[in-house]
Amino acid sequence: MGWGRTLVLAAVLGWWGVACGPTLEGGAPVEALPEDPPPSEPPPTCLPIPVSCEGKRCGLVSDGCTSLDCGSCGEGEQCIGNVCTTGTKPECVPETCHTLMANCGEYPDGCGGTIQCGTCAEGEVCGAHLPRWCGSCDVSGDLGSSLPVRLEGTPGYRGSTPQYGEHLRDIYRWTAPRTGTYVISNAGSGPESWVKVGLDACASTLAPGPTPEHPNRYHLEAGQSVYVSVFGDGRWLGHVRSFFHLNIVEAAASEQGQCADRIDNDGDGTLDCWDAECSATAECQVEACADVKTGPALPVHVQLPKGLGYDLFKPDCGPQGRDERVVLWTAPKSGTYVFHGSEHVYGISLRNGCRGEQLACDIGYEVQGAQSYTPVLVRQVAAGESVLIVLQGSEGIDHRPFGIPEALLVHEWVPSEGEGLCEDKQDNDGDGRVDDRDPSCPNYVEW
Ligand SMILES: [Ca+2]
Ligand SMILES: [Ca+2]
Ligand SMILES: [Ca+2]
Ligand SMILES: [Ca+2]
Repeated sequence: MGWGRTLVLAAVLGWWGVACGPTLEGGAPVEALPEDPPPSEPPPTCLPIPVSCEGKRCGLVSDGCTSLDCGSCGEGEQCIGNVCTTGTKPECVPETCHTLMANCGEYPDGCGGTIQCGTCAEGEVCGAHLPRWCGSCDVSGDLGSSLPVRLEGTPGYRGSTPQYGEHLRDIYRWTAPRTGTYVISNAGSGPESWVKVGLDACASTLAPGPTPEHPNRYHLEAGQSVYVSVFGDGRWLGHVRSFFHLNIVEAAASEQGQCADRIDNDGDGTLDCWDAECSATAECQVEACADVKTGPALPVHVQLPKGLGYDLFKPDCGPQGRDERVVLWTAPKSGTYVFHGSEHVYGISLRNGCRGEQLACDIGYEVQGAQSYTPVLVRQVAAGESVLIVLQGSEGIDHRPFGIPEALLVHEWVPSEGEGLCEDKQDNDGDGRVDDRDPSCPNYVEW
């Protein structure tokens, strides 16, 4: 399918979605805090953004709070735009607060001067959400001392209408019930999702514990509170809205034996079959990563689970970062089979195991119109062979950020839908056109 269609549909679907906010497993809403108790220490007035001198030869680089000196130029050279140049000095155009998209902080203007973009109101911090922009570190919800925490959702928009590329942040407080080592992780979350665990709401002081080997482990005292910031990217027209899974558990020594719970139990940054301690186990051949197991059924018309999926397989056709539903199916006999979803399918791919190779992949949109196309795969499968079918949702009318396909269909391939197979909701010939959208059907409707 063409990208033009993708973008048109993304524009259409983009307006249907709404951020739906987080839920704890079991559907209980997170308790909102009517008032955040006063922090024990005054909040920082500025949060630096990560900067370095990499790719820069000279001049100052600002992290939004202070400036980093990247050196000076040789005799007869000028530093312009962090590059040393000789000869005629080109006209230098200084940066402005507008070009930097800043409403707070002090920055080099790129031409040797500095610009002052203002200070934040009381209670606000420069860089709380967006770099160089005033914001407040309000706590979104209190998770108490519950264990385990399994929270999923989309980070909330702050302030104005969401815009393309807007950064989002939710802040959750959680209190350690006893002294110990805990895993706080967003493993399996969607694209552009990341967490920061701090001892204050702005996370200006990071919680202790993480190492390169165990980046999700934290050592906490009984009664100690941490503030987990869940960041995301609120791209509005794009179809890659962030979603997250936040887990807090007591750290295990190993992932072994816990390969199917969608939790990074040992805090090493990988979960389940994606952790080396699980990947070679028999469970991770196909069983551990399937949401639904159909057995040797034919035809298959299986409803898929609701809620947010995980972004683990990352099929390699089209943009990555969709929530996924995974079905394990075993062919009852050798044959040529058609695989497709219903409703708002974005992509479908086949795999021969949780960590196995991708066998085939297709993307598309369920668009009403002349180019109506349902992503579909046609493949020969031997009797007794098991395949994992990964379906990816698109933003749809169920108002989830990544509306899921309702069902997966697997059936035997025939050369043409023709008469008699045009009302069964199956793409019998595997051409991406279902029933009255297939030109081979007498009830074909040209939209
Ligand atoms: Ca792990
Ligand atoms: Ca696990
Ligand atoms: Ca049909
Ligand atoms: Ca067809």
